[in-house]
Formats: sequence, structure tokens, C-alpha cells
Amino acid sequence: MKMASFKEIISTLPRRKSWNDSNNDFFLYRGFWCYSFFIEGVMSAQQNFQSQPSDIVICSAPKTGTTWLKSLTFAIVTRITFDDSTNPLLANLSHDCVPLLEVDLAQSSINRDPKNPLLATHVPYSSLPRSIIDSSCKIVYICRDPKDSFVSFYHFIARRLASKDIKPLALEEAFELYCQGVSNYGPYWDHVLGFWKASLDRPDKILFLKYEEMIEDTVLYVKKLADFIGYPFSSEEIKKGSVDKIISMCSFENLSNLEVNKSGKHREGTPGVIENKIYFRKGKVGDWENYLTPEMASRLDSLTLQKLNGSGLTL
Ligand code: PAP
Repeated sequence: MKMASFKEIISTLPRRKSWNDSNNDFFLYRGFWCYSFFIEGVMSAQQNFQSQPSDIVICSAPKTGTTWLKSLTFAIVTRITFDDSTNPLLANLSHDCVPLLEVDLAQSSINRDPKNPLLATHVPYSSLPRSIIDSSCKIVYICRDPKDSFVSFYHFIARRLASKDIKPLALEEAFELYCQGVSNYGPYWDHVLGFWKASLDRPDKILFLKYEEMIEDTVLYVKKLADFIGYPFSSEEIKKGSVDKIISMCSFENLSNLEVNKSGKHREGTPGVIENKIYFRKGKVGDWENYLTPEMASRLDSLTLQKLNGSGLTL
């Protein structure tokens, strides 16, 4: 199918005002809300993307720890090729080291670096290209407390709009939309549950991670991640401090202080250009307390309990 027909299909979808500027509405595609540009990419990837068994697909809803997980996974996979001073993560935003399925690989799976098995996506499990589900490639998913994820996303949009001199939606208005499920690739709970259920059915294929648990015991989860994706640390490497080096290189403090992440731009020269620094804000657990009232927090917690009820998952 051609882009024009994708656009025609999208124009018939339910539409809502997004948190972004008014030229950028959300459309409801297969049960999730998303900007039209990304839906076109998802449709195209569904037709064109051919996964390889060696692929490692980093999946997440936005603002749940994607930048960190991409860095850690990239550092694990490339640790033999690069040393501490030459790793591309020191000179590039991690989003520039890992192609995004619905943008970079939407038209074709051919123009990939054969040495890099990583790709990333925010697409919900039920809309992943068939070849990702059917091939023996690995999926790693990260999720986060929706209160922190909401606050993170709100700031991300506000900082992006500020650079264009546009006032963001009021926090309360964005919160209302979020609770209704109207967020980028949302409803958030459906996104998480899709991968959670799939990870229970196929534990060898999908590793399900939580941002908070990774912050709490990063060493444990970095080892788990490396084992799962087939790049385990040898006991020799562990003795040499390889795990700790990767964790320090990918830490919020280190990455956010790199020149590239202070002054560089992601997708420069395209309408989607973003300053790298807005991918780094605080990197803390529980920052929602500084922005949500107790009422807002308990409303979101109740919604989360209700949505995840019976799934065995807590957030
Ligand atoms: P994305 O979906 O646009 O890629 P994502 O990386 O998932 O964004 O989320 C951004 C959050 O991860 C930010 O959280 P905050 O707003 O609560 O601070 C960002 O600060 C945090 N983050 C970025 N890099 C790291 C890191 N190296 N370690 C921990 N958290 C990080």
C-alpha cells in the first residue's frame, strides 16, 4: 500500500486533540492513540519490515526509560568492539545508535548496519510487524510507574513547545487526557499489559523490565539483560569490572553531562528535530510527588489497580 492510501485510512480514524500543538492531533489506530506520522510508519513497517533471528527489539511506551535501556543494551552488545573511550554512546545520543522501527526502518529492513542487531519501537505488542512476533528474535520491554511516566512526558512536551514559543496544555488538562488513555501510544495500561501478557506466554522471547527495579539493583538487571539477549558477561569480565563500567557509562549523570547530550540535536534537519538534552531531565523515581496533588496521584493509582487487576502485574 502507498503512503497516500495510509493517509486516506488515517483521515477516517477517530481523532483527538493531542498534548502537542494543534497541528498535531492524535488518531486512534488499532486501539492506540498516536500522531499520524508515526501511524504511517507503523503501517509501512507492518508491510515491509523483515526481522532477523539475531534482532534485539527494545520496546517501550514513551518516557519509561527507553533512552537508558537503549544505552545499556547498546553498550552490552558493543563492549567487545569498543573500549570505554571509543564507544559511540559517548559521541551520540542513544536514540541515534539504535534505529527506530516506525521511522528509520518503516520503508525497508535492508538499510541496517549488519553489525548492530538492535532496533527500538514504541509500537504496542499487538501492532508489531508479524515477523517480529514470529521470528526467534528477542524483545526487551521496559515499563515505569505511570505517575512518573506522565510527569516525564508532560515536561518533555512542555520543553519541546517552549523551544517553539508555544504554551503547553495545563498539567491538569494533560492529566485528564492521560487518565482517559489519550497519550502518545496510549492508553498506557494497554501498552504495558500487551507486553506483560506476551512475556508470560513467551518468557524466552520477551524480557519484561521495570524502571524502578532497574534503578534499585542495576547490576542484577544489567546481567539479566546481557544473559537474555545472548551476550552474557563471563566471570572474567565480571572480575574485571565490565558490568560496573557499562553502568557508569550509561548512568544519567554521565550521559546527561556529555557534550553531545547537552548541545546536540536528534533528527536535525527534519521537522521532528529534538534537542538531545530534553531526553534527560532528572532520571529519578518518585518525582511525581513534586507535580501531582495527592488526589491526582490516588486517581492514577486507582486507575492502574483497576486496569491491571487480575494480571499479576503491579506498577
Ligand atoms: P523516550 O520515550 O522519548 O525515549 P525515555 O527515555 O523513555 O524517553 O524517558 C525519558 C526519561 O528517562 C526521563 O525521565 P524524567 O523525565 O523522569 O527525568 C529521563 O530523565 C530518564 N532518563 C534518561 N536517561 C536516563 C539514564 N541514563 N538513566 C536513568 N534515567 C534516564
